[in-house]
Amino acid sequence: MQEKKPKKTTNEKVEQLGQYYTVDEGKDLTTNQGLKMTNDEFSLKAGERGPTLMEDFHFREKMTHFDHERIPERVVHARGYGVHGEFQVYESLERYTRAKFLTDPTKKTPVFVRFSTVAGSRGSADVPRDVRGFAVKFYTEEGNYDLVGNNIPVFFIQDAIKFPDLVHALKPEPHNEIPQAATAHDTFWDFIANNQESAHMIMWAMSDRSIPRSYRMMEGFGVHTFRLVNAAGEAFFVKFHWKPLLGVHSVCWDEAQKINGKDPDFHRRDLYEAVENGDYPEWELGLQIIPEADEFKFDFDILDPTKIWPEEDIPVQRVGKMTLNRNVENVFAETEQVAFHPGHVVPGIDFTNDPLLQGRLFSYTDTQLIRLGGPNFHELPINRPVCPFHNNQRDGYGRQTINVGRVSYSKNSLANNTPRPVPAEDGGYEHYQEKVEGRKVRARSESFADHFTQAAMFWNSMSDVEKEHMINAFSFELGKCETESVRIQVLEMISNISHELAKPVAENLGLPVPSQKPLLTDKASSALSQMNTVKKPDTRKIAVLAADGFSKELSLWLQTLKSKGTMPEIVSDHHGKIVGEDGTELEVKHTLLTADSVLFDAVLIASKEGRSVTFAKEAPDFITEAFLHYKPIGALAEGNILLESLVNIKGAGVVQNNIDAYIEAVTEARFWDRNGKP
Ligand code: HDD
Repeated sequence: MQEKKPKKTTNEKVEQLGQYYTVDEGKDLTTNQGLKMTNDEFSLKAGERGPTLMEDFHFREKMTHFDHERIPERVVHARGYGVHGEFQVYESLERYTRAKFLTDPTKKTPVFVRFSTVAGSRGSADVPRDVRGFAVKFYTEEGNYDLVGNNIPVFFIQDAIKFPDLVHALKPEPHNEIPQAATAHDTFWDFIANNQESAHMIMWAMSDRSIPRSYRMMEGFGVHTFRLVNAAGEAFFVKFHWKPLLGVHSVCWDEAQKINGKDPDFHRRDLYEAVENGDYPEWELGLQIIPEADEFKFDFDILDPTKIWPEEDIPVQRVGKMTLNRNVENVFAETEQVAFHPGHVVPGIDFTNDPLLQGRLFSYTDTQLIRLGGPNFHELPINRPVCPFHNNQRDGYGRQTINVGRVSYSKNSLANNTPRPVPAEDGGYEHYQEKVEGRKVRARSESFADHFTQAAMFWNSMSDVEKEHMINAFSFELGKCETESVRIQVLEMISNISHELAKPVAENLGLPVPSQKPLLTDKASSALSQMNTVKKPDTRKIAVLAADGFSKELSLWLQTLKSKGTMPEIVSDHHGKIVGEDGTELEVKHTLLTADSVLFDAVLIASKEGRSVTFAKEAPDFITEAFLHYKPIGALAEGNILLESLVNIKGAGVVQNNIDAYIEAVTEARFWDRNGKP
């Protein structure tokens, strides 16, 4: 179990933000000009029942500000949630890079991380089937470095010029703006079938990776191949990974759909509460490194963003740890106004010619100009570097800095030609001098042409349960498409990946099974299956179904469950307190009306009936649904009577009167082989 940490952890960036905090509580009410106002409830009128007067500057100011309160949401990744934290490297990586935050193991670098869904609008739900954004801003002493990644290591397309097409296809359809936050519709699948480079990505997207249990339980990936450059100027190809210490876990699809109704804020609430409780989420930074000399040694092009570097071939070295330890003070000021950009780099980190990355290097600044309203978004508190910044850029909407002096050009003599350029040996950024030659062509390299082998490797790497989930996901999504030709084209496409996948999906859709194609590879990578992930009881949420008169054993169970890091919460038939047989009182967190089994990882039944009929009426459904979602069910004392009355709730993960076995079951989290439905 993690040691609980104090709230409100601070760091260099948080201290900088502190200068901008404003506490309004206990203060006099004024206009924005500082004028104290006698009244904030009534507009100025000509007579008590008369019209409002133009002269009412207070009304006009308040209303105008309100009318302009919203900014455009992000064109993708609109719904997100941000948290502060820190990153520390374990040992100097000077062999590979001269980036200071990666070479000084004593340095804690402040970070701000924003997790997001991609397709949904800002008000959409947290658990659609979707890719999750995983964007990290490191506030380093050499400037901001942004690692703007996803929870899936590959991407849909190979060239950034296709990004607007991809996004048009996946967003709600333009003629009726349906469906919200979902890829289960014709235009998306039409895009997939007609842009077959998406084959590998779509396998990930139809796997359990796209319905995470928690942001805290997802891997992160920089996706592209980047370059690390050391002080001697030697370069290495690198892929970045974030490995969650809690492991990689998902919910099941039926659950995801229900969560979106029961608690659309499921993931943000989970993250916010974990950080408030001191259960700080942690990830290790992983690097896969390929020396320059080995660039062409693989059976895929290492610049192709639809390819992974199998971990068995190129191991992931864990080089440092990121801890998220402080919630924001204000979601708009921090999470909404943060501006990420893959082009924000520091000396020692450089780009490659991945054509998707190259296009991203244009798009991100461009989008902030419209979203944040002008070229000074770097001055917003959340975006400011923690190191000084000086140049001859001036003016623009909302400029905060008051640049003193007459000189705003280079070269100059009036300010001794300052701000002065900094040589590389003194910390100036120098682009890696990669040799480039070629004709100007609109083309894709032949080395990017194999779209299916790694998609097949992904399929081969899945366990039977994961394969079943994927078959169901394809069948669901294609089943929501209205146009038969789209379904048929996708079936044809996935038949290149695996007949074992295409056949049952075709059967579920009532369509002809595509002919069997030759197997592309029998290679598998165990790192791809979530079945091989870390399992811990920490922060697993347990619904404890208990009512007045509960047995004294329950207090002991609760103590042990908490000491193992789980989060037991009492669910009963009334709010307030429940009183046990020995007079012990327990605070009720939810009732059977406000809670639902899909919001918990496990159920513990401690009573058989409550004060009202609600308990006996609602508890069986609660337990049965958790069982159907493969979750652990435990019972103690009278809870056994209720459990035994549900005759089909038995088998793996159903534990009576044994706390150790129950904690093991909670750690296991899901009993997927429990396929015989009650
Ligand atoms: Fe992107 C946002 C991740 C390809 C253009 N992207 C955005 C965010 C993440 C990613 C996590 C949200 C950042 C935040 O929380 O504010 N994007 C990726 C990854 C990609 C990728 C991992 C492929 C490897 N993106 C990509 C391409 C383009 C864009 C090819 C365009 C050429 N992405 C954008 C954007 C966004 C954005 C339009 C919308 C809001 C923003 O930038 O700040 O510029």
